[in-house]
Amino acid sequence: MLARRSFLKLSSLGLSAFGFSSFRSEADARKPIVISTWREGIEANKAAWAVLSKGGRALDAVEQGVRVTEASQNCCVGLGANPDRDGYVTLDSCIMDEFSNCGSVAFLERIKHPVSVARRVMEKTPHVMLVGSGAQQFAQAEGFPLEPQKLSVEAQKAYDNWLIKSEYKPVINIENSGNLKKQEAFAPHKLENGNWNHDTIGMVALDANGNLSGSCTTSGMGFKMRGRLGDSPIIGAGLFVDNEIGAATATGQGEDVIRICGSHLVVELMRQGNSPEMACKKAVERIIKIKGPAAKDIQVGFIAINKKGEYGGYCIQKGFDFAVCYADDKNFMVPGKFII
Ligand code: SD4
Repeated sequence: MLARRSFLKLSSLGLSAFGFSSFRSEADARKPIVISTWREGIEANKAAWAVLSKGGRALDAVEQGVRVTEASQNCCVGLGANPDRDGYVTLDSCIMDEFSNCGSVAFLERIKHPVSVARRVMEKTPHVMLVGSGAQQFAQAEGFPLEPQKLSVEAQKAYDNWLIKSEYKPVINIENSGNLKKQEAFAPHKLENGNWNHDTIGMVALDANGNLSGSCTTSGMGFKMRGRLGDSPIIGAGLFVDNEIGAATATGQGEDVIRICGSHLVVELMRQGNSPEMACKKAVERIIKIKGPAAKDIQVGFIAINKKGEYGGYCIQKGFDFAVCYADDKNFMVPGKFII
């Protein structure tokens, strides 16, 4: 039995008499923490970590984090990304905080930082979603400049390439087909033909105060039908946060994420006692059950964290990875486990 004097000594150090063999629990060791989809997540996590490591709010972290990806011309997210089939880049984004406040913009054109406009919708309007020209008008009224309507060099090339066949066959995110370029470490995913193969970053974070937030931002499926929206700007589909339980975000074929209210489902599965990884797996299994054999033609990946700072991810098929950061020197890729 622990002597009373030793117990008092441990207590005075703020340490539990029962936990003295490891002074910090695993869960504590992972708070704060930020995770985000795909290799672009590494750079995005750095910006988020700059906020979290100073004791900042998860909401600020997830906004600052994905802004890095939105601003990158060398990426598949933001104004540098692939256009719709009519040649226009249209952006979708949402954000959600620890109080279940949320904001979203969709079908937004010529604005560099949709996630920040989504945050303004959340904080400055009584609404959750603004779309199209109304969202753009609101953004301008809030001081966001209207950027030139011009495709990036990369996107123009990809669009010209697509126009040759103009085949409307929206398939995204399947990266195990062997046609992926040899990657430099943490370089964005690119196909041999130069096209981006995905177009989204989703990020969820737990801050030092134990509060959760998330963001998701995308140019959507490349060469999509004009006006098409995926899951990414839809609260409950592309992103969901419940500060009592956890947070989740999605990437991949948005239509199939929407069908199961994917991110909300992942959080509810965590509420039922599943780990983040198991919750993501069960959500993926539900999509596979609905799709049947056609599941092999699509990709969907979920990532999630819970209130303790445990994290996980799962996807339909090989090729999805996500970035995890919980210390200055701990920002690394985790391959998503897959089912097919
Ligand atoms: C969409 N979920 O628009 C997005 C696409 C995506 O990586 O995640 N691409 O359906």
